[in-house]
Amino acid sequence: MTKGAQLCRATGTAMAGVALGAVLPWSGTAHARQVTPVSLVQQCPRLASAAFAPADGARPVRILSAKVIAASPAGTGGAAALPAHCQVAGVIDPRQGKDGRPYGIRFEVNLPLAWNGRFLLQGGGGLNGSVRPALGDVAAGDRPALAQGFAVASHDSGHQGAVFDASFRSDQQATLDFAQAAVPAVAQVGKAIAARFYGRAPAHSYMAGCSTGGRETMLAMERYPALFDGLVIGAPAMRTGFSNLGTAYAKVMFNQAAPRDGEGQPMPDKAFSAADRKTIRDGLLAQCDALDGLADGMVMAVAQCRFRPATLQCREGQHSGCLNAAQVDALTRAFAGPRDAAGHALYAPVPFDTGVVATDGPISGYIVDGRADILGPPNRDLAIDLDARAAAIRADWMQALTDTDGWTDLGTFLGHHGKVLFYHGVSDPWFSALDTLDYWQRAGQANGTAWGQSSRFYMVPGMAHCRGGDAFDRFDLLDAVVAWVERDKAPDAIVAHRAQGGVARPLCPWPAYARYNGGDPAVAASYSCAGAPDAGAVAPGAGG
Ligand SMILES: [Ca+2]
Repeated sequence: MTKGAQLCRATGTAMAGVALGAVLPWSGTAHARQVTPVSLVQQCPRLASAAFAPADGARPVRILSAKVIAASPAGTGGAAALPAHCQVAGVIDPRQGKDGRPYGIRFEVNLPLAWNGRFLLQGGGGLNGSVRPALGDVAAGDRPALAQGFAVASHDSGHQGAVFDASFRSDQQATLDFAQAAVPAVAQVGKAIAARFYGRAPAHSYMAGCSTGGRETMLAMERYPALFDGLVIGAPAMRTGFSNLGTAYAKVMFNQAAPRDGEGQPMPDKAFSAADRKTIRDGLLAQCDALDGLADGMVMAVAQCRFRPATLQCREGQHSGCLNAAQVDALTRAFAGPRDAAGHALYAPVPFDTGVVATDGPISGYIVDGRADILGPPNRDLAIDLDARAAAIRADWMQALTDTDGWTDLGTFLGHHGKVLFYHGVSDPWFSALDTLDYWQRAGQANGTAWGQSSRFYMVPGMAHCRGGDAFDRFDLLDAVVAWVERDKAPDAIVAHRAQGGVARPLCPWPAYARYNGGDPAVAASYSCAGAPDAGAVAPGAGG
């Protein structure tokens, strides 16, 4: 990526490191290879005054700015090196909302001068509300998509506000934009801007996101199946009503087992002491750690781990290194998930994993530590009316339109050879990896063999929500889906690293897991994917 020294002289701008060699797949001459990037630099500011006439029924687009951003070296704090690119900012359908506030879908499109011919839409997070830098860094390994040569778009999904500010729901169009409409709008505008800038349409289009971004990527697959060729879906916020019900239920179970204060109220921070958490982790590891061939504190054999809290209950006369009956009951119920009065599951079970006892992340593991966090003060409820809560969720049509857990007919997406990779941290304290797996399995039942030829699911042991935790949480699924789409290379093991670098291990497509074969445990080659698909592979049960 260092062939562009002449560009610096040609433009007078500081663009060391611009790659020219791969920029012009549509040009047939060496001459064009040398002059066209300069014209891209000149073309960039012209986009600011370009008109993107909406198609019939489409919403108007206003370009706010278009400017060349010089290449930047890798920075402190893990910021990746970025290539010179044209950065376009704009807004789709700017308007005043019913509440008097300005609305519209604000977006950013970064167009590298050395383009690889691909377009990527970056998913958002939380309730969105801001335009995050369009880098394409979700599941893209050590180099964000922009650094790999993708044109990348991001957006605020139609409103401005803090990440969990839901006040935009007072505005109908903003609510529709968050629920679904922003995704196709930004995808189409982003592709059009790329086509205008480069002089040809993207050869392939991708989308990748985690959490709310994972949900947005799911809805692209389900509702706009022609928009993208390849998708990467991480820990999707695919039914937040019921996942929030699941976490609320778990907190009530833990509160029931917690000591009470002088007023009879539960003390959530004392439900499980540090010693209790160690007992749970040690017990889990005793039962499941070595199933993958290596007792290293990582449970890779997720499907084979059938941890039962009851095995940790104190025997008569035992007072340490064990749990009391109320704690065991709370764990068993909480991890099995809530059920309605008729016995139907309202949310998936939650897998036991090393991170469920974590207290060092931005939010605690699934076994809450009772502190206030981004979701608010600790829950002190001792009861929960599951049937009433479930009925309220089902009656919320805004929620229904936003949710992506239901639709499984993917015939059009699969029919144009679309490919999709899922991943989910096994220690995710917000959304159960088993709930996402359940969708993936239902989609398999609905779509038959085409699903197996077009999708993979990767469990990430130890990983919290989207990243973090004691985990190999750095991996490049974007590269894997590109190889599948463009070279028909089906993904298998994906080498993952720890955030600190160095140590590596494969992630294996479900239901396979990384089994240790011998040799240096820090090297991915010491493992192979075992437990390949067979009729006996089932989702792991949680609790007793
Ligand atoms: Ca292990």
